[in-house]
Amino acid sequence: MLQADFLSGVVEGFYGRPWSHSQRLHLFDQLAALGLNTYFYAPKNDLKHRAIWREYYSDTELMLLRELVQACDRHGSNFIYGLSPGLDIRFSEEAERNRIKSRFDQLRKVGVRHFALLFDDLPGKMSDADRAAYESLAAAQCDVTNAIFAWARGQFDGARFLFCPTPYCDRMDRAQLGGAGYLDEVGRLLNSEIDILWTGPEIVSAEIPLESIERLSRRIRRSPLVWDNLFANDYDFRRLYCGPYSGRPRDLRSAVRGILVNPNNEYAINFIPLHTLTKYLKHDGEWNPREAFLNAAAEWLPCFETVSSPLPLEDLILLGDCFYLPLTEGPEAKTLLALVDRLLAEPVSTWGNAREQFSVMNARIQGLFDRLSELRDRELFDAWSRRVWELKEELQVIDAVLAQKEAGRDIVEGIELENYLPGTFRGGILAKLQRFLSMDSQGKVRSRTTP
Ligand code: GDL
Repeated sequence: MLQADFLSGVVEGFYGRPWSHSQRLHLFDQLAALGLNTYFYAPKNDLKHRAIWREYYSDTELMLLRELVQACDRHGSNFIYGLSPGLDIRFSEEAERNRIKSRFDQLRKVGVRHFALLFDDLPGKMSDADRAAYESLAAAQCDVTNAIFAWARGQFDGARFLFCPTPYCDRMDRAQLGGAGYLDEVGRLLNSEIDILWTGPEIVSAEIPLESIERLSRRIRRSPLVWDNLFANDYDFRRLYCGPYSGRPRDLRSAVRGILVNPNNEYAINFIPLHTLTKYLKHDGEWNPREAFLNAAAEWLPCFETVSSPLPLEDLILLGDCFYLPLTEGPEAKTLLALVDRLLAEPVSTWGNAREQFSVMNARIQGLFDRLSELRDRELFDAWSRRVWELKEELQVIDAVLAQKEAGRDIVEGIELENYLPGTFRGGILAKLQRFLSMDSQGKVRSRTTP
């Protein structure tokens, strides 16, 4: 059983285009239907959330926010508003706190009761006046946050208040982001009722071991609230994640104050992430992410209604396997990669039925693209289209190369592809920049040209 005050749901905390009003309203219905209780508003590219945090919302913006808060209220869900003043706040000036309070007060008037201050992804520098006033960045942030927390509690007894530290994962802590001893100081100085957000060992943590959370909890003197970037794709727009919530032991649930996922920018892709998060949170007994993924894919299938032939469940699973999790593909995509690796590396005489297996999978993916183009839900198509387009194009290149190999041509010499005008496909500045350096599976970068 989760604690009654356990926060579960979504943080809209990514870079890039924020979700639309109607997507948010749709999300709130979904969260409520799944039994997830929280939406945390922190889109990096809402200018008034971060870049110009001192400015009030206009009447129109405020009206839309009111609608969002009311929708959450109707569902009995928490709406948390986050502000990220760290780019240029002058911590020691009273006027700056008053600005934060008046920004929050504007939102309080449209029904917001829970707030957050975020200090992630910042230069971490203080003004001369702040350096004279505070011994450290941690002390400055805690001082301001405690003051705003006191104000929020003065407005509403049950106000939940969240704080995102400057180092918000183990790697950043080891690099001493925010200064040596930052987290211990925050543990000491920050009011113990304030929730501290944490993304795990990494910004995008494939795994969050229980021990890492226990170690952190001792230092920050409370259990953290997980801001989970497992499904975030804002750092690489070629990717999408619709694998299962995984890499988190079941006991994590009782070691944290909540789990909020910061998922794909493409709103429509978050079905499996949210459904499997829900299963993880509610599950008793053995937790099997793959099984959860397969069940969620079957539940998602009706959203893939097309104007012609239906999308078979096996193909949706193949699609999900191709766009699975940050550090791993799903089983079918792994098979595809292994086949391509083998066919490109080995002589035609040893291929056996591998070529046939590849052709079957390739044909399924080419067909998948056609089915997706015919989706009735155009938002869902838009979310997939460029990624799956690129996937099918790359497979066509591989298929053409394999055909040349079969015709006895040596691919080491280089093969010209009839279908592509050189410099168009895989052209442009990004592809050109990428060609200067290669990167191996361990993330090591090398120059392609020998000195
Ligand atoms: C981050 C940012 C977040 C971004 C995510 C994934 C936090 C606390 N901050 O570091 O805005 O979406 O990485 O790129 O996670």
